Amino acid sequence: GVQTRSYGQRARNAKNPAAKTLLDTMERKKTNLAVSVDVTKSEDLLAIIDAVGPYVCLIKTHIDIVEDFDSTLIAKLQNLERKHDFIYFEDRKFADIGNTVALQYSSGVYKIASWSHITNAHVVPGPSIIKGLASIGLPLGRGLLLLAEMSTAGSLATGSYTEAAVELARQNQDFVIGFIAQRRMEGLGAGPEEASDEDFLILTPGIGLESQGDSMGQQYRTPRTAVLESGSDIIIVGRGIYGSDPKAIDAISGKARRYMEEGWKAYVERLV
Ligand code: S5P
Repeated sequence: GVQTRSYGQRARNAKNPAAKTLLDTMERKKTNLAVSVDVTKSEDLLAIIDAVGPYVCLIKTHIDIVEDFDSTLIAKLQNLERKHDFIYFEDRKFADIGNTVALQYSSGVYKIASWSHITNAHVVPGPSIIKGLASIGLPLGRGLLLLAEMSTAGSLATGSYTEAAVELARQNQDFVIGFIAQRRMEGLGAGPEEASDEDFLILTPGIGLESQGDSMGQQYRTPRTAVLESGSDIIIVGRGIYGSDPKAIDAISGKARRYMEEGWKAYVERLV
């Protein structure tokens, strides 16, 4: 079940514009690293993104943890996107009825759909959550990831819940571009020998080279385990890169480069 087509080949077949841009960027920059920048000051957010920008295909944000947010921050984020050639994933984890998530996605202070190419949703509410988000995101060329599994100890997203997430994605392939999961789930089209048209991206958080986890249930695996053994397409790394000191910009660049190299090496090994 491990995906064996190249990111470039998959970009050519991608129909959703956000998925296509992401896969093209991965092939062009030779990186399957996404950095999750979970800091509370916009100054730190911008400095870290600037430092890791050369090494990533994707920057994952939690925009609602920024204490000094104002609308000028979005323009600054977009300047960094142009400077470094990556796209944004606001990790909003929507979980409400269709009408509410459409408002949360389009409106309020953050206007997520206006700047974030990708966002994600829990599937607890069923198909209506995808319908609600698609009403905003599809006309803008955005893409959605479904949370099929989680990295945390004792996660309830397993078994038939995970299978139901896959089924919902299959029914909405114009907008759902993939999953947050720990592995490429069984039966998802994986290689040239499988004549299936479908192609879902697997994005995997809970990645760390130095630590096994934190005190609040997070569990870490290595880039190699995720990409080579479990068929993940994109590794999501947060504190493994900026955790020891969010102000140590040189160290942060160095760590991002290291995770990029580990992730890419595992991908290249998977291709052959
Ligand atoms: O199952 C999940 C799903 C997500 S999106 N586990 C996760 O850890 N995440 C997110 O990935 C989480 O919200 C955080 O932003 C990031 C992991 O951060 P780290 O510092 O533990 O690498």
